[in-house]
Amino acid sequence: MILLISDLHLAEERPDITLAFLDLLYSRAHRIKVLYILGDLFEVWINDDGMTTFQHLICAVLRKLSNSGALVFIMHGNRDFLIGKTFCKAAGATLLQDPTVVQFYGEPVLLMHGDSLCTRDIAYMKMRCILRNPITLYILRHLPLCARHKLASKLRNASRAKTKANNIVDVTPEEVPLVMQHFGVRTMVHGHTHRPAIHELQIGDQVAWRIVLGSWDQHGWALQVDEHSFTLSSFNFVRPLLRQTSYHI
Ligand code: LP5
Repeated sequence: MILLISDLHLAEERPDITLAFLDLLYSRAHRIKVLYILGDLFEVWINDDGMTTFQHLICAVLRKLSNSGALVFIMHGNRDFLIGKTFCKAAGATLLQDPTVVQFYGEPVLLMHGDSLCTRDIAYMKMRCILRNPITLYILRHLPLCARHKLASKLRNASRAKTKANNIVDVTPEEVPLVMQHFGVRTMVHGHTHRPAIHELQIGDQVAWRIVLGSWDQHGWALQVDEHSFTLSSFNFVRPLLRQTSYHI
């Protein structure tokens, strides 16, 4: 089974999401052949040398999956673009470039995080351009840990405080066919916009599909690919069983 997920935004403060993620992996572990994580696995990532105990735990979980024979691929998202080789090596995962074309049962499929398709979000695109510049990346990676924590939380707060129109924070419709034609695909999968759906498009004389993964906030989301279909499903979070008392009479 090929499984694709994105936008889990894993953080210690949301044990419900972590439990749902563990449940997804363990309940399907023996069937998962390839797992693609299309960005924002973590709420924030301030470089591999700043890993918390919680992030080490997630790393160990992925390592367990990859040790069992599954292939694990991770793509950067806008919150965890500082994930590097050290984390990937420890997790037994391969870092995927954004965008990447993969073959699913002979069908070329374009995988992206999705933020680069939101070209009407000018302020974000400018910030993205600054943050992903190799010189900025070098500087960010070499800042003291406390400065990185401060900067990351400033960026998160600034982002939370912004209210943007719906059409600005979604993909630019005209951008989608251009990118798909450029890569010669009729299927694209991405996350980021938090608008899970399977969109059927017409590109020239061809039918095409844009599959959007969901963000794990109220539900978990996963796309399962098999030989004949793409199935996007959502599932409830596992309720942590804090205490169970039984009375035997
Ligand atoms: O994440 P989400 O979905 O809520 O919103 C995104 C865009 N926001 C972001 C910021 C992230 O939420 C937080 C980033 C965490 C940082 C991780 C580590 C960074 C390094 C720290 C130190 C090592 O990506 C949001 C989009 C939205 O998606 C929809 O597409 O709109 O974009 C914004 O809100 C950005 C504002 O519009 C512009 C803010 C200007 C700030 C300028 C800062 C310049 C940075 C220079 C730093 C050297």
